[in-house]
Amino acid sequence: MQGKERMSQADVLAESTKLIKGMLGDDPQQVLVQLSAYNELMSQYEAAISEVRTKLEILSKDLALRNYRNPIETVKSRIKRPMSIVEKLRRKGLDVDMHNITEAINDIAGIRVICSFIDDIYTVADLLGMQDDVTVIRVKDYIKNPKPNGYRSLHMIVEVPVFFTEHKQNMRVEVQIRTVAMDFWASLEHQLKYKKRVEDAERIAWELKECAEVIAATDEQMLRIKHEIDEME
Ligand code: 0O2
Repeated sequence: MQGKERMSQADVLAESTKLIKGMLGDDPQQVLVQLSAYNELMSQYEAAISEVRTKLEILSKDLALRNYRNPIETVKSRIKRPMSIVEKLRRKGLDVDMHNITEAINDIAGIRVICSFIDDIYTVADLLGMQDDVTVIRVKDYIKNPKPNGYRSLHMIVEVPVFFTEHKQNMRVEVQIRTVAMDFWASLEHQLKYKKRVEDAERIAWELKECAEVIAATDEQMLRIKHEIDEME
């Protein structure tokens, strides 16, 4: 999700046209029809992002009011880039078509919630998941079970109903919830993925893994200190 928010509308249109041409060849009529279907689908995912962002903003304000502190530092969102969609479908060995885009990819709409402390992550996840119109499809807890490279974050795939002019559609959104420190780490580590020179990659990956452990220990320590401060007169 990192750094993709900066893509211009023109870049997105160029990438989507390339994706649709790859699906259909060069027949301009077909390309236009599919491009408009693709754009409509993406605007539906934008609407789903707005729904979930609004829920998070309401939760954030309410929690701040009750706890005298805002557990949510930042909320970022993005629509997955067309080329990332293609790469993911290819990785899964699936054809690039509209059906697979909607059925096989859960993170076309992505929201990232940055919290101050580890327990805030689970509070936000629980409060979002228990809402009547939110269906939790899947949770991956990379905090309790970090990835081998050190990646930590709580991932939730949720489904929310979105009301359009003529129909209601249940839309999936991936919500990644992590601390400021976990986010700082993931942003730097993500950059490594796009580097072509591999000579130093192993050493850097090892150093990053070490940093991930330090960051996890610091997150734990900060939480413990916060609890001690909360209990003071
Ligand atoms: P993007 O758009 O660049 O963020 P799934 O099909 O959902 O079962 P997936 O997508 O691998 O399989 O699920 P997972 O593990 O929940 O990871 C999805 C997203 O989490 C990634 O999106 C990243 O944003 C983030 N992520 C997962 N692992 C790592 C990691 O090791 N390092 C960093 N920095 N981020 C990670 P994408 O697909 O990379 O695309």
